[in-house]
Amino acid sequence: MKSMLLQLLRTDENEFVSGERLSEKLGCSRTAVWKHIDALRKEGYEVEAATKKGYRLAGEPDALTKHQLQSRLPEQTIVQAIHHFPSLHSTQETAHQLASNGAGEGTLVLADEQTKGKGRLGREWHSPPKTGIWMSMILRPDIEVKRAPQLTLLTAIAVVRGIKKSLNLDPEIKWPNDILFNGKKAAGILTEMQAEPDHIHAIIVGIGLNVNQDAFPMPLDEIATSLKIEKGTIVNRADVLTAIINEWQWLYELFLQEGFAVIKPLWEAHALTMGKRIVARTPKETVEGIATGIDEAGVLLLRQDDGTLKQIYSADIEL
Ligand code: BT5
Repeated sequence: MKSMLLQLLRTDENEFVSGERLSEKLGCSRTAVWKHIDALRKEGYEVEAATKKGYRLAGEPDALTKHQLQSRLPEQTIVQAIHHFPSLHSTQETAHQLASNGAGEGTLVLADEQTKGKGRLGREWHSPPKTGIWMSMILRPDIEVKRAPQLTLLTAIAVVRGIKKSLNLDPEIKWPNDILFNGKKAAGILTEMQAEPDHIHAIIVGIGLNVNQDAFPMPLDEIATSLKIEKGTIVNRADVLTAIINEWQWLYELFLQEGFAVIKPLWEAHALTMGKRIVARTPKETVEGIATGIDEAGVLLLRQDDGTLKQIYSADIEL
């Protein structure tokens, strides 16, 4: 109901919408409309009311609530269910629990704050309250287990393109899971699986995107940035997230229909690492060479100094 009300108020360039129209469209009494408006105001929406004119949406809070998102997403969307929490240990953890309990593809978990946000290999992900997009999406693609890492690359494209569309900023992708502005990290992606050796039950794709931070605690201050720092203005999280999800949707559909080969050039268009000399650290070894590209599977190809081509499946990359 709140989501529909927001959609109606946003139409016509946020002009006044009569109480009568709202009650007709929502199928409820004008008193009920007033109550819903009042509830929105309590959440921080600025709704002006004028006799004979009706209601006008004059301002919206920076919130990632269910109705804030639902009211922005198109009718046909990959998002089938939204779970929003003020605070969680980790959206990944909650999404894993939901997936184990049967939550379907397109289940989105969001938190305003994470107290145990995680990166790869048990690292921490700094997730302070209401400044970022901390989210996990449950996917259930019918693909081979070994193709799961391709979803990290696909998600990176969606994040970069969503940022470009909503803010006209141009971040770059550092293989495999970092989104950077001038070498500083604005977002990281974490792809985890619930699978048997030959069958994927669920893939949980986590995105941590710094949005409105002005600064970062040490030692992140040297390596992290936010959209606000890059853009120079406060950024509406719901706008950015909607843009990312819309990009994700068509990329994911294309991926399921055509495979990774059609996604690869889109990834390459935003990739920072290609053609550069890099150091790749894996838990087992450190290798150095020129990153020549990714193969059809999304694996990074590294030309070592002795001319041999090395395949890197997962690593930390230093430029
Ligand atoms: C990642 O790991 O970059 C994946 C991060 C995924 C976080 C999301 S938030 C929603 C979902 N729920 C979770 O619990 N996690 C996911 P990795 O490549 O391992 O990078 C981790 C490293 O990035 C840390 O060791 C820090 O150096 C750095 N880092 C931590 N917090 C950061 C932040 N907010 N911004 C930039 N860098 C950060």
